[in-house]
Amino acid sequence: MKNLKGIFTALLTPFDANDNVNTAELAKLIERNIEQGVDGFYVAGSTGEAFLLSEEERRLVYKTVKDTAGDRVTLIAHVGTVSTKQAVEYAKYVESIGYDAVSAVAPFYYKFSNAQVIEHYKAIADSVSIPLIIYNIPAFSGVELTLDEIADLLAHDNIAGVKYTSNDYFKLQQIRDRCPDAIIYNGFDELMISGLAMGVDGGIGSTYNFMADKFIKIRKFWESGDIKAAQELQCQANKIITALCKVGVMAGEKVVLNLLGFDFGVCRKPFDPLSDEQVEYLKETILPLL
Ligand code: MN9
Repeated sequence: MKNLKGIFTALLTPFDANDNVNTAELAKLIERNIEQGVDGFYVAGSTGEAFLLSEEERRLVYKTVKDTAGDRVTLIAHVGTVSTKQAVEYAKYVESIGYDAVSAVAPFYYKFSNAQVIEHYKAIADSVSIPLIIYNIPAFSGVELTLDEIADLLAHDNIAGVKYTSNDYFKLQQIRDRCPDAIIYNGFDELMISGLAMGVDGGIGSTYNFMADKFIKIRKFWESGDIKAAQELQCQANKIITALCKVGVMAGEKVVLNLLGFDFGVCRKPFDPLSDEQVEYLKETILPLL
């Protein structure tokens, strides 16, 4: 099994002028991230606009990333959907094309019980032989599993870890303590060193699309005991993230990539494209910090 620890870019999905997935630009970004030294990619997650893609497009994204990255890095496919059946189909598909792991957000919208959410996760985990990473993001999914429920899921033979996107770092530390073998990923980039302090094994982040180098260094500084250097770099990254939060994170990230010479287009409706003033603001605030 490939190493699941480390720094994983939650890939954005580029769209061309006709609103189709731009596979050439996606391949270009993958190469840049591999050159920067990422350990892998998290494919078609929130950042990849998974819920705004058709089934065919999602499969195209999975395939493009695998065809481009090959075996050079570890690949985690986000297969989450509201339907267990559909999530299982995606999981089987990505396993068949050589992915190393799957991940899924909790089924949302219908306010399923936690017992139903747990059944959903176990069904995905049982359907494939590659490991499952739980995607814990209560603010977006509306699902808050308890510590006991998360620990119970992590005890499943084929559930390897959790992508932890929440501000509750006490709970993260409790998961770490209860499940020493689980792979835990930090989910909010702006809190990477908080996660490291509580024992994460790496991070999965959207801002890594254009600044993976900073997060690779933050982790290295932290692990080598240079806390001051890690804090300084986190502080610098957070100035960038503060600017992104002002305009909308994913739309802003696409603008930054476009300013760096990519052609990522804009986010899909109902997201709005940024105004000229917002683009100018990002250009002045972020580019000097990269
Ligand atoms: O993949 C991302 N989470 C979401 C993780 O988009 C919900 C993060 O990287 C955030 O975009 C980032 C900014 O808040 O931390």
